[in-house]
Amino acid sequence: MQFSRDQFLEDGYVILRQVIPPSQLAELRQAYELLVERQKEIWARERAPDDPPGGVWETHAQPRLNLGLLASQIDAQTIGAVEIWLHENMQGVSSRLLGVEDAAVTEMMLMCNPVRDHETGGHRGWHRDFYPPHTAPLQAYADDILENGPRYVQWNLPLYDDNVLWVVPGSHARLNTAEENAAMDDDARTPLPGAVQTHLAAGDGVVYILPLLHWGSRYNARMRRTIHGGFSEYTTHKELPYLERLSPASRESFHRWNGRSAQKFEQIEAALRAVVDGDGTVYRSNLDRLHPGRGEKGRLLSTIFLSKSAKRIHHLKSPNFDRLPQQERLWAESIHPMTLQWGRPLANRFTHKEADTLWARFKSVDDLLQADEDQWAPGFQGEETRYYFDQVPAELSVEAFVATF
Ligand SMILES: O=C(O)CCC(=O)C(=O)O
Ligand SMILES: [Fe+2]
Repeated sequence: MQFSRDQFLEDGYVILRQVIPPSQLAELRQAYELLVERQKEIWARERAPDDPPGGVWETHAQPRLNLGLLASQIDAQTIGAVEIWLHENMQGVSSRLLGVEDAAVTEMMLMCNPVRDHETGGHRGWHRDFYPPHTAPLQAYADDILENGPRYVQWNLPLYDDNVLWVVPGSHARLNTAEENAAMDDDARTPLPGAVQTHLAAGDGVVYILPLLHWGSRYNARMRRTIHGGFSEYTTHKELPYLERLSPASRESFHRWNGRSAQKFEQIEAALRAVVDGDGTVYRSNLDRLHPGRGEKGRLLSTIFLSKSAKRIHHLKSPNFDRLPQQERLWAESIHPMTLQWGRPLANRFTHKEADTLWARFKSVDDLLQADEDQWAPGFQGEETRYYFDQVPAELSVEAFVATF
């Protein structure tokens, strides 16, 4: 695969031709179609009382398979659906784009067309795949990407010709422009200024850096089977009942990634423990072990992520947990390694007293991330809150944080 990593870092996306070797396309379509059939049976069985007979398959604008949830359906006939993720053109290319030795698969999915046209022009308008109050302000992501490159890359790899996805080149590393905000406020379901439609033939791929501004422009009944998911150094342990069906090299990769997942978990705990202990030097060196080679902007983004961890650990330890808003409870429980969130397994590593100290220390970071008034910006996945969507306050730095210990 030929591409320029520099161009990818500048544009925030790259289009690659014939990622799926043409000789393998027919077989891969068959493997995924079998999984679609099996998923359709599950959706029909699990439909809600008011749903049509097919359940999600008939109601959803973008019915989506998740191979993690379908692991028990992966057999000799469908193992190819997993193997493609390990192909040099996908896994090897992802490692090169990330600038790491061995990128791991995060989630393996398939996006399908709806059974009938969704005339709204896509179930959602232009967006960036995250919500700053849940993770970090956009500027913190952009700064880290510009300084160190992306932590995660996402793929669309269509099995049939697909021109649904639009992107705004360069938007992964900057805030929305005033023009973009006005356009999204006006109608988030029309092309933004400077936007580019991707034109992918079956087997071509597009790889993009979140938080790129993007748009699934139309969800209509035209055949769509597009492999979707990503790669990162940060991933969860995967249960792989189909392990012995994989090629030895692929099996080895999943073993390695599961091992690394456990290691990252330990490193996150160690970073948080250094904060409990009030040791800024150990905190910094633990961050460096967590993401070797990343600079000060990287350490700051991780510190923001860890402030969310600290808050959620504090929540999970609270006797009033059940009375917290549902959103807070869901966030506290959820596991999202890319933003250093490990839910209950991580909270269980700390005593109540340690969790209190941890949150007391990180609260200064959390306070700085909030304004006196509600904040909001178009293109994100959620409501307004006090947390900044865009800016990182100038007073917030790793140095200032460790100085409060
Ligand atoms: O349909 C697509 O290609 C984009 C989907 C998307 O952006 C999303 O589901 O978040
Ligand atoms: Fe998206």
